Parts: sequence; structure tokens; C-alpha cells
Amino acid sequence: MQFKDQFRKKLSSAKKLVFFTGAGISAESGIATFRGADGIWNKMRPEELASFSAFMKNPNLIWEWYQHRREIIHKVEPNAGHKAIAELEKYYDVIVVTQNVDNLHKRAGSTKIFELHGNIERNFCIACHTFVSEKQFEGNEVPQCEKCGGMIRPDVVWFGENLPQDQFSGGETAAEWSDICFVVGTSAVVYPAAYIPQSAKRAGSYLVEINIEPTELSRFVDYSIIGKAGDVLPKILKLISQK
Ligand code: BJW
Ligand code: ZN
Repeated sequence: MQFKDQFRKKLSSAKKLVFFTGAGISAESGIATFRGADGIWNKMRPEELASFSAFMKNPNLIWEWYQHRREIIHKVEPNAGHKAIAELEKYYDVIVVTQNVDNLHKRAGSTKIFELHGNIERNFCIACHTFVSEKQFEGNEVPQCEKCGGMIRPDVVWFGENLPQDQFSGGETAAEWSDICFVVGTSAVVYPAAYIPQSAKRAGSYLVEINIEPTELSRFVDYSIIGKAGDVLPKILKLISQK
């Protein structure tokens, strides 16, 4: 793969990299994306599964869906894309701003991560807001809070819910601080997360997209690389590490 000269020069002078990532980076680990041919939302409408009203309507169904996804996540491994991003910390100041809830960046070794849409490993009580992080719940029925008997839900951000303010503002500040902002494996249609690459560009960061197909953002970026994250990111790492 030949990268364009302008990008190679930017990589040589850059010190601060941000990776704004979405479901596509975990696709090669075996985790389904949301949109697209094999996407989750192809079979189910988002608001039927990823909203508080869906949870209240059928808590056991929604809980079971998250338990199923947790099982998959526990079985898979970070892929070459996640690992290349973690490895780049040897050469740059790197911050990951992810929409993913799957913990794979952390498992790959990345140390600075903002999680815009929560984390599937954490749970909290909808009544008293007590967090239940460590506990592995058995079975598919929605658990009850040990303190107050309220229902336990996953600590992920559903449609119509606010993003955790510290994670969003931290992610946006990082994007504005970056010399290069990579947008990897996201359709960039979900807001307010999708404002983050726009903020990066407005602040003067060089915007690079890595995706298997063009997206909403492609016309707006400085460089669009069509390819799999697990192929492209190790090649970028190789370019840097061989210098
Ligand atoms: C590869 C690859 C490979 C594949 N290599 N690439 C402004 C404008 C319009 C709408 C809104 C707006 N502001 C708010 C909204 C409403 C709504 C929204 O954005 N709707 C739009 C979809 C229309 N946003 C919200 O509701 C947000 N909250 C909010 O705004 O609060 C304020 C508020 C409060 C009260 C009332 C109203 C507003 C919350 C959004 C929460 C999103 N949650 C989810 C679920 C998380 C939990 C879970 O996992 O179950 O987050 S939805 C889902 O989409 C998930 C993802 O993080 C998110 C983004 O998806 P992503 O990562 O981009 O995945 P895909 O599948 O879309 O794309 C994968 C890409 O990878 C594709 O491009 C492939 O080509 C590519 N690819 N293989 C490289 N190997
Ligand atoms: Zn409680």
C-alpha cells in the first residue's frame, strides 16, 4: 500500500495522534457492526433494542441481548488494528476516543481512552444509580440491585440519552489538540459523537479516515484510505517504526 506523500510528511512531523473509532475496528475481531450488510440494525430497529423505553418495555429481552454480546466479547481478542494503535504509543502521544463499548482498545494495551458510549462490562441500578462493575451476572434475567431491588442495566448510552459529559468533552478536547485525527471504522452518523472529527478539523488537525467504504465524512477529510483497519493500521505502524 502506497500512502500519499502529504500524509507521510504529516506523520513525520506529528507528535499527537487521536484515533476516533467505531464498530468497524472490532469487526475483524468478530464483533458485528451496527449498520451495513451484516449490521445489527439490519435485523432490528435501533430503538427496539438501544433505548431506555425498549428496556422498560422488555427488560429481560434487552438484558439477554447484552449478556449475549458480552459472551461474544469475552471470547474474542483485540485484532491487529487495536494492537497497532496501542503500539503507536511508543512513537507518539496517543489518545483513543471510541464509540465502542467492547473494551478491546484497553485489552490491546492502549492507555488513554475516552469512552463516548459507555462500557458493556459496567452496570448500574436504574433506581439508586449504584454501579456494579466487577460482578459477572449469571443467566438471562435482568438482575436486581442488592441495595434497593431496582433493575440493573448496562452502563451504555442508548438513543435519547446524554453522553457522559467528561468523556465527551475529554474526547473533543483531545481531537482539537491532535496533529492528526484518524477516524477508523465508523459510519459517523451518530451524534453528538460525530461532531468530534469535525471539531478536530476545525481546530486544524489533519483528518484521516480509514474505512472499507466511503462514509458521510469522506468528502470532509484530508485523506480517505479505503481498506480494513486491521490491514491499514499495521502498515502505518510499520512506516513509523522502520524510520
Ligand atoms: C470497517 C471495517 C473494517 C466495517 N475496517 N472499517 C444531531 C443530528 C441528528 C440526530 C441527532 C443529533 N443529536 C442527537 C441525535 C439523535 C441520536 C442520533 O445520532 N441519531 C442518528 C443515528 C440519526 N443521538 C442520540 O440519541 C445520542 N444522545 C443524544 O444526542 O443525547 C442528547 C439527547 C437527550 C435527550 C433527548 C434527545 C437527545 C446517543 C447516541 C447513543 C448511541 N448508542 C449506540 C449503542 C451503544 C450501546 C450498545 O452498543 O448497545 O452506540 S448506537 C450505535 O451506533 C453504537 C455505536 O457506538 C454508534 C455508532 O456506530 P458506528 O460505530 O459508527 O458503527 P456502524 O455500524 O454505523 O459503522 C461501522 C463502520 O465500520 C462502517 O462505516 C463500515 O464500513 C466500517 N467497517 N468493517 C474498517 N474491517
Ligand atoms: Zn439500587
